[in-house]
Amino acid sequence: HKHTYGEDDASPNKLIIDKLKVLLDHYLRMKDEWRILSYRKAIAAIKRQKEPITSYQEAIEIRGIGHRTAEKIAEIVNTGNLKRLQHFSKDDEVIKKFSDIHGVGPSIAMKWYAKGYRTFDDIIQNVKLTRAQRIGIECYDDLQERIPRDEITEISKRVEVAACKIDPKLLCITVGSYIRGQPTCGDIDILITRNDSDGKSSLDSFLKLLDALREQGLLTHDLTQHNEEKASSRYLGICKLPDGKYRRIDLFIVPFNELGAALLSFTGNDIFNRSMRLLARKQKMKLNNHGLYKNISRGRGGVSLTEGTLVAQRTEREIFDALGVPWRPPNERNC
Ligand code: DCP
Ligand code: MG
Ligand code: MN
Repeated sequence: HKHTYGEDDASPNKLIIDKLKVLLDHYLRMKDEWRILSYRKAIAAIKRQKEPITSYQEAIEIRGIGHRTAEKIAEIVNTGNLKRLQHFSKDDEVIKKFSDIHGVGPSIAMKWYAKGYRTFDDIIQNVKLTRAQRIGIECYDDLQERIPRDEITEISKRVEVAACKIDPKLLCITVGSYIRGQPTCGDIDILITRNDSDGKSSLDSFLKLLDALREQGLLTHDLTQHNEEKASSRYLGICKLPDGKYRRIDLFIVPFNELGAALLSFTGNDIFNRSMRLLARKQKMKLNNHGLYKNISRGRGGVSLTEGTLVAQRTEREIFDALGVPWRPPNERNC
């Protein structure tokens, strides 16, 4: 939904509109379709009024405003406040708190709220949580905090040292918001590759690295499962320095020849990525974290039907060049 700030400022009923908008926001979160419609109608009707509304009687006479809304308007003009809002903001706090758990989105949070759960204890006792959600609750307070750069530098160093001990050909690059120069980051993203001219599998080294990092206590919780049978190139977990807080860490293993495409993709930010991918698309190409491809034939809905021909993947610059965009350093990709 869109707010139309500018024009409301001029309304003689700005206070009423503002309060009703808080109600509308609440019902939008609750997905209460009927009330959403009713408040949208009411707000639109009030915006059309050129004179201040001063009583229940004046409110009820306006088309689109019913008995209940008129009562609320009367409360606002008489007391300057709406008692219901205090109650609602507490509900919203609970939903926000639930949806901030790792592995929980707004729709799950809302479902739990609707069942009457209000605390983490309620959830733990009544819901069959996924592994990731259990860890998310266990480390909740730490995971809400942003990570200072210096700490990421230190953690990255430890990962790099461990990697080099296992396989000197492993190369670690910390990407994400860190490489874009942000002073604090939401998580730690490390890209790992192996200059693999000798053809040895880098996945094997990756598994050894994970073991070594668990052993030294840097990795404390796995959010994804990794073993010999089911080794993915993407590890999500939690790490912690000896006296530090629990931090989210993502490790990505990428083939050396795809390093440029992977760097471009995992450096982000997501908005920059979207614009680069759109640019590729406009030139009938496709860009993903593996490379830039041409001769893509797209079916309905823009789904690509063929893999296409590889244009570039080894370095970022080759990809920028092929797209006809001047290269930009990561700190200029904070869109
Ligand atoms: N990425 C993306 N699209 C997504 C998620 C991620 O293109 N839906 C890419 C761009 C991101 C990078 O992966 O920059 C890393 O993802 P993060 O979610 O870790 O985001 P950032 O590191 O950019 O920010 P934060 O500080 O919140 O971790
Ligand atoms: Mg990140
Ligand atoms: Mn990440």
